[in-house]
Amino acid sequence: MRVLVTGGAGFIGANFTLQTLRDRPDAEVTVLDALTYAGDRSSLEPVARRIEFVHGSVTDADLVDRLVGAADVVVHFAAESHNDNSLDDPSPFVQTNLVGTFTLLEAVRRHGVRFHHVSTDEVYGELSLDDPAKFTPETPYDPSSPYSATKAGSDHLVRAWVRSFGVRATISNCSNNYGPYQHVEKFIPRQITNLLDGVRPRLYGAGLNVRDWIHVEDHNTAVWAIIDHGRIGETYLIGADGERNNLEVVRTLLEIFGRDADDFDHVPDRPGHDLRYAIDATTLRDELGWTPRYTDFRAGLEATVDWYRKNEAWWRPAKAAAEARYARTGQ
Ligand code: NAD
Ligand code: TDX
Repeated sequence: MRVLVTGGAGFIGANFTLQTLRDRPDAEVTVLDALTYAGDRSSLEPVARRIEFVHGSVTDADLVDRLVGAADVVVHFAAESHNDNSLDDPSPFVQTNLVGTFTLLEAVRRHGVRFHHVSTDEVYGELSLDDPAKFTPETPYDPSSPYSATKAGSDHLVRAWVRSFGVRATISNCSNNYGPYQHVEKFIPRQITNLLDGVRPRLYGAGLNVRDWIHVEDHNTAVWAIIDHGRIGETYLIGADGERNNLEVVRTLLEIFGRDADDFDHVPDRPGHDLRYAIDATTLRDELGWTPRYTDFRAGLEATVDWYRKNEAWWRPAKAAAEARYARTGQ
């Protein structure tokens, strides 16, 4: 199977590529990545000789047409992915997340190629803290940030291309990922690398916002289950019942590092900060028989801390720039 992975030098796409080469001997992988600040070719170094790497943008229609024409399936991870950046400058989010997805859809339409669109639970907006309800495929779209609005728009484009043009596509909306190769701007790697540097973790607001954590490998096994057995036109929610508030996550990290439970700082909150995300993944589990492997969050975090400890050469070059961006908002 010839697999075109967009955004394969980013966090989830790189893990997807490494896992695919490990687990699927029949797969030939081409990665298309623009190598923005969030893309790092060295994440693909372990498989560099076994893949084709193309440096380019999903908004480049000619390039996309050529690559899609040579693929059996496109797995679309490429995106601007960070909420805080989207508050600072939404414009690349509109370009990559909306125009890029449109460009890919037109190409898969022309070539009749199977398409899987990787999206987020943030398209559904926020849940309240005192209600056990979770997101389901029936939850109305209600995105809060420029990031989640562009991801919501890209989901709608995919749905319309399925219905209007018969494109063979599936969509997945996943909860918050953690694991190796995640950019140091994101919550968990930011705090881990702060702690490695002897800097106190930084919690937005009171730290009571809840995220539903899933290990990146579990996200990717779910993506493959959908590509292999998912129904065309269907949306699958991916989550592993990992709800924790941010304060709990920071406290667990402090414990892993043998630091005092109150050894962190509160910093200004994110404007429009969604309170809680939580996924009901019943369809994925019942229909496709998927189950997560990383069910012990603390053990998954310990392994992630270990990875960042051993791979300082990977994250160090991005750390100062990420912190300089946060310094501008006092976060
Ligand atoms: P990331 O920011 O780590 O990686 C994004 C990658 O896309 C980078 O390699 C970047 O260079 C590349 N890219 C950006 N613009 C591009 C363009 N115009 N053309 C080609 N490549 C481009 O993001 P991530 O966390 O790995 O997220 C991957 C996907 O998964 C995104 O679509 C995101 O919305 C979705 N998602 C992420 C999470 C999460 O917790 N991180 C959860 C659910 C869904
Ligand atoms: O320093 C921090 N302190 C803090 O308290 C940072 C960077 C974040 N936070 C909070 C904000 C969120 O409540 O931690 C939580 C997680 O923050 P992020 O890592 O920025 O993730 P989030 O905004 O929840 O979005 C993530 O999950 C859904 C990904 O970045 C998205 O790409 C994905 O769609």
